Amino acid sequence: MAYELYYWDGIQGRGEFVRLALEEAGAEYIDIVRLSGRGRGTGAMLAIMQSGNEAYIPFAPPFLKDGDLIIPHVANILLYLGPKLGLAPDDEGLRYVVNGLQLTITDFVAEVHDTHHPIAMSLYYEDQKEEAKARSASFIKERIPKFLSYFERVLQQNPKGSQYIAGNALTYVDLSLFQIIEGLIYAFPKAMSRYSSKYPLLAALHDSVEQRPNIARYLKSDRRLAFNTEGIFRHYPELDVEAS
Ligand SMILES: N[C@@H](CCC(=O)N[C@@H](CS)C(=O)NCC(=O)O)C(=O)O
Repeated sequence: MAYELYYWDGIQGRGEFVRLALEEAGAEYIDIVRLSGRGRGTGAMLAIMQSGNEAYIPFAPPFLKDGDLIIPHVANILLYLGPKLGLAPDDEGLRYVVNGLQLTITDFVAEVHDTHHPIAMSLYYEDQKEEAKARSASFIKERIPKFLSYFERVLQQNPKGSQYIAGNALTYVDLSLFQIIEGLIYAFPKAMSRYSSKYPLLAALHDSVEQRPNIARYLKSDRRLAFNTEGIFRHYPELDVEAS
């Protein structure tokens, strides 16, 4: 039976980390909201989240439905899918290392979100522009370097070689790191302009993921939405400055 992915329509958002894994593996899945049309699909998603009868309803999308099982949270979905899709290490201990890396990505994504919504999710960006500017400045100066240096170091110190973040084969974390780099380049092109010389291993990982046949096909397809200013990664020129 095909996996069902539930996520907001019209944006890559957090759903994209799951899509990349499903696409790389060539898994059968239905992007429910997108394929059913905005009104109907979103209605079906909200019906699950607001159900008064269903046990273990998710708090927020993305969530994955596999038969009767509903799994929320990107890192949790990938922990579940990884072994089934051949995108997790065989070694049990290393699976938790990979999960830890993915949870670090979850933390980073929350910080990316806060660059344009530092005060409240319920307010428009336009209502928190000044705060967003201050938040983005520190994000560019301190947080991008801290997170990217960390991932660069993990790549460098991988005992199995620096081609992948963990072990000697591709995992879902490699795909997520590709998405992180893509998103940052879209949102902060000035800040990221010299990223490949600062983080050469991450840059090489990004390029190798981009060239994988299933990923390359997906990126060219209409299933891959363009980044826009409704998603997690948003490009507001006024928030982007050169990195020091
Ligand atoms: N930790 C969750 C975060 C989920 C999340 O924040 N989803 C957003 C969309 S990207 C949402 O709809 N949030 C609603 C809310 O927090 O009220 C994950 O990684 O999946």
